[in-house]
Amino acid sequence: MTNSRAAVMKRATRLENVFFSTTFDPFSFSFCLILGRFEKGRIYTFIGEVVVSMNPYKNLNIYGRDTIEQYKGRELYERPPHLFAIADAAYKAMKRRSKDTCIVISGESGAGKTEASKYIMQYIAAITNPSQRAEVERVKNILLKSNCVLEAFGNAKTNRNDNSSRFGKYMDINFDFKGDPIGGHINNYLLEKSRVIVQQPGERSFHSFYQVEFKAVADAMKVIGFKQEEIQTVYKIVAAILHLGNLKFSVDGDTPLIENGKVVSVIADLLSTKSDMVEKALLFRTVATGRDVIDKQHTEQEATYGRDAFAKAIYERLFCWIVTHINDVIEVKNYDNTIHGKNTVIGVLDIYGFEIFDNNSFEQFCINYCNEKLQQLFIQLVLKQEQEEYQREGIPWKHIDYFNNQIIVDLVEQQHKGIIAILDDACMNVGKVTDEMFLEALNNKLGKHAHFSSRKLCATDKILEFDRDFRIKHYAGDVIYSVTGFIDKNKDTLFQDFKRLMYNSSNPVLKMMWPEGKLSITEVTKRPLTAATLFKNSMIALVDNLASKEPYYVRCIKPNDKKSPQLFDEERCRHQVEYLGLLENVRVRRAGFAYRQTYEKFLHRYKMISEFTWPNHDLPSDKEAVKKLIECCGFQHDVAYGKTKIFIRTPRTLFTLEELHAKMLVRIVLFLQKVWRGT
Ligand code: AOV
Ligand code: MG
Repeated sequence: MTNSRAAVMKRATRLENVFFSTTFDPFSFSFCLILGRFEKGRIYTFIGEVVVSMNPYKNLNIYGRDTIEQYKGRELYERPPHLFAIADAAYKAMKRRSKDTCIVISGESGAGKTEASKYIMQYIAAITNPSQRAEVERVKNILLKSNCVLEAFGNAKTNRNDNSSRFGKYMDINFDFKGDPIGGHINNYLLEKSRVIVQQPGERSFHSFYQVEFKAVADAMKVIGFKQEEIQTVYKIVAAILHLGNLKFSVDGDTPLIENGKVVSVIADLLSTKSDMVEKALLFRTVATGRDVIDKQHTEQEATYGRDAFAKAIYERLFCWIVTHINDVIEVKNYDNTIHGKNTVIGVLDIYGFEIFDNNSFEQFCINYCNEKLQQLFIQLVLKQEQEEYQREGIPWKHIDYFNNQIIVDLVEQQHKGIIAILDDACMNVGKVTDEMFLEALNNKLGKHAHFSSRKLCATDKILEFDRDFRIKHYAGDVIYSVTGFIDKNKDTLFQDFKRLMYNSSNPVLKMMWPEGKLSITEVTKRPLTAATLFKNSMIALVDNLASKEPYYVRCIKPNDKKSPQLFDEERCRHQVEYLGLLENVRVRRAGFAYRQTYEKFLHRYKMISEFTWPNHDLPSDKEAVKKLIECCGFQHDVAYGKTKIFIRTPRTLFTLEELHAKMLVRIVLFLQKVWRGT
């Protein structure tokens, strides 16, 4: 064996060790694999192109420059499993094959998704722009700094995670033809704005409310390009929300009054508007009755609702404005760097993880639905399509069963029949609509659904304690939701008066955030889409977008519920391994093939290896030619022939083919040189 061949074989063996090591035995997978590796501080494991990550809950020295160098430009299995290997694979596919790729990070709340997304971005930043172009450096810097700002305004301490993402984030990074980042775009999904008003015991509001002197965030905002007056406006809005929380109403007869009028003037100052206008927006709403426009006095309940809706809305607007601002400064502008105005993209998805709290409401319903959608995508791309391809190609294949959560996705989103449709129907009703009416409609329409139950439907069920509870059997576990607040949160009504109040602010930044405040009451006719429908539409668009890209997966696991670096809670881990579909994932990978290619493309690359196929073959078909080539190399035991594609089981075979290909190239070049020189 030549030295180079020895090196290739060593590399291939190392690769196989990772890919097909005994630790991948699906039956002992959950503990032998994860526990064994976890205890040695090896928190990552591969299953094909999926990296499984176990939250270490302590800082590990595995993300430094030296580690980055080890993974840079390497093939996926050449190095021990790591996030960087997946990041590099996605980057290489994007750069070499001009493929748009995406990295989907999933796992329950606190499993390590956000940390993983940051390491992935750091890796991409570290391996790009070797020539230190200033514009690329600027973009990289903003992409990295944006995390700090978005976390300050969009993350909060929950009982599951001290730094829990309360919004979903999908970030596209655009690359030019050199493979350097030249821009990006962030999509944010449904911020849990109710947190501004209420938090569960032991939880906090968004970090930003505790950081008003916080230098790191202000510095990051400056780097991103926020002007001083914009940063000031941001903090004025945060302060105004805090003061709104202090506003108290009392009643004089039926009429609500503001108890602490001084607070109103503080709020008015902060929002650059007038006290009497703030007071009026809090106590009255303008309504159009026929041709007349009148000011209708709120009840105390309406005034309180209005105040809270206003606080939530200005915070949400602020958050969206921050995202828009970041997008503006990283938008791809310099199309000279791209080929014909085109560029390639790596998308990174870091979304709120599946969560179960003591009290689960509309927000958890949306978050858990989002996780169902992502699980469905994983099933489609990793478990279903792979097996369907074997069937389509006529490869002998014993079907590997898995739980398909499409039934739960349908339960939530199906047109006319799903929970969102039923909720929207309830919200459309004229007159007073209550949460109980919505629950009644759910009971009537979903009473027989295997994944839905409620107290009324199973009165004997002790877990469903309250009349207002309903339960969804999610892929990741049963969640009991309280129906309280569903109607209000779905309608998400904000009285027009507040919009006009903000539009008429003398602070231009604030005014810009509220363009629809320009409309007078008689001009506002259209009923806006409900919060759940908007979220559903954004989830469908997100999944379509992800499905159009070449996906790489990071599946995060949480070792325990105590945030402890020492504890490996077997039961919790087993459960996550099960519901994430990892066992099925391993089974499909083990029984499957590492590589597949159409006969035509395979031949195009490797035909020079065999005299029967080089320069052209005279066999009846490309398939026959590939068979001949494979037999010449002695690999017939490691392949299967499909209708249109060849399937190769182990990566070792592919490496050897690559080596033979490289050798032949050298021989051809030497031969051509000889011919050229005439020797
Ligand atoms: P999440 O994004 O998956 O939860 P995070 O990424 O915020 O979870 O991780 C939770 C905490 O676990 C972090 O704040 C760290 O303390 C720790 N952690 C996670 N990954 C690592 C790592 N690789 N090394 C060291 N510590 C880590 V949520 O946003 O709640 O779904 O909605
Ligand atoms: Mg997170």
